[in-house]
Amino acid sequence: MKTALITGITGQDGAYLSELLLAKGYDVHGIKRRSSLFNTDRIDHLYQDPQAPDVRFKLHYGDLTDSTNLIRIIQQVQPDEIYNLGAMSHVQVSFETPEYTANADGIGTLRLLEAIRLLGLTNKTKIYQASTSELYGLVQEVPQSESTPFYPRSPYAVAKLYAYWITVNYREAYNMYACNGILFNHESPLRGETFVTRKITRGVAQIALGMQEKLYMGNLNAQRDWGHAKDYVEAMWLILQQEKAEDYVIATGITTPVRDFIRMAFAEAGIEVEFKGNGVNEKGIVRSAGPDITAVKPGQEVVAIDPRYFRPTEVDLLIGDPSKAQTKLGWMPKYDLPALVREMVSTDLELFRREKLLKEAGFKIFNQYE
Ligand code: NDP
Ligand code: GDR
Repeated sequence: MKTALITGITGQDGAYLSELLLAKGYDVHGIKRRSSLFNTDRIDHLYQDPQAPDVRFKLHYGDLTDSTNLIRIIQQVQPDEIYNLGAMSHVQVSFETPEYTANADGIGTLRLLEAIRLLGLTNKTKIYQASTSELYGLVQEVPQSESTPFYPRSPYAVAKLYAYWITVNYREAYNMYACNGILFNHESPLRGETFVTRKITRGVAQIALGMQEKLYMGNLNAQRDWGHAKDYVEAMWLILQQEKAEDYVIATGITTPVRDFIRMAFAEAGIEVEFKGNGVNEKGIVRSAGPDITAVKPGQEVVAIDPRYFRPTEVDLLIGDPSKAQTKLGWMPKYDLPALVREMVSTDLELFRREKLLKEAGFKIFNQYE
């Protein structure tokens, strides 16, 4: 039976990948960070009592900024496969924490590769690097494929560029099975709450239930190639099962503006919204602040622009060409965007319905004692 080690196991992809690998019979080890609050919500359902016999899911404390723990854990686990999903993954936050982002996302990858090499595991341990469509940044060509030149547009993307190339370099220099999956945006009900899709589906649910009035957003004209995380972790696994280590673009090939995602999400909750303005100002610059680009449902403005969410440098258009993955890996996504939006909105509606009920019930109970 194979053993896998996942960094970033507490994140969106870490949770789906753990489920997939456990279902395939793997022993799954994960690195989690110490935090003052519990950060294992997404994987709590997979927890196994460490005292039980045949435990197949184990967590280790660690951090990508500390090579000593990475070396110790890899030595102890002797993994057949490492999935490096750990990262400071928020593009906008990377402008606020550029040095930390470089350390965790860039040098963190080097630390893992070097640990494999130092421990003499280059012939045993395969490694998957979570590369990203953010590498393409400023549009050079569309659709973006494995041969499209990179032009990163954020400290996050620049850190991931280092990680991409150091992975290629260790593959070429030491003949390691080290691969990049260049994954385009993928979402799910487990998506972090401040990424645009989840922020929208949470906002839509709260507005539909009368718990919130308005959603404040940034650039609604950005276009993304959105898929479902469940499909994308399948691709990660496939990338490590090939005869030859190679890099792959994983995408749907369809791009959608943020404003259309908003429209679809509201429609899913039974609310039709209409956008006023297209966000292009008199100079033809896409991305404008102010009332130019609000969305209204009859009688209520439900989306407004807050320039705080604009990025110093933006990635305007991403659309991936997944033909290599389709041909060589036989990978095909099962979800399309409408199915993704449906799942995310219905999960958030359920979440906030329960929260509302709790609040109201709590309020009533509290009132009884007044
Ligand atoms: P999340 O932000 O949901 O998860 C990131 C994970 O990394 C969390 O488990 C987090 O821990 C962990 N982490 C953060 N910093 C460190 C650190 N210093 N040391 C160890 N672990 C750390 O990201 P996703 O699951 O969405 O993405 C997984 C990977 O794929 C990331 O590397 C991301 O950059 C990349 N990627 C994601 C895409 C997407 O659309 N989702 C597309 C392309 C690439 P904690 O829970 O404690 O915060
Ligand atoms: P991205 O995802 O930057 O593509 O990185 P995000 O969902 O944060 O932004 C997508 C686009 O939406 C625009 N946008 C907003 N974004 C956020 N977060 N909040 C807003 O209010 C808002 N309004 C508009 C953004 O400007 C952007 O253009 C994600 C991350 O998962 C990375 O780790 C991963 O590498 C890439 O996807 C592929």
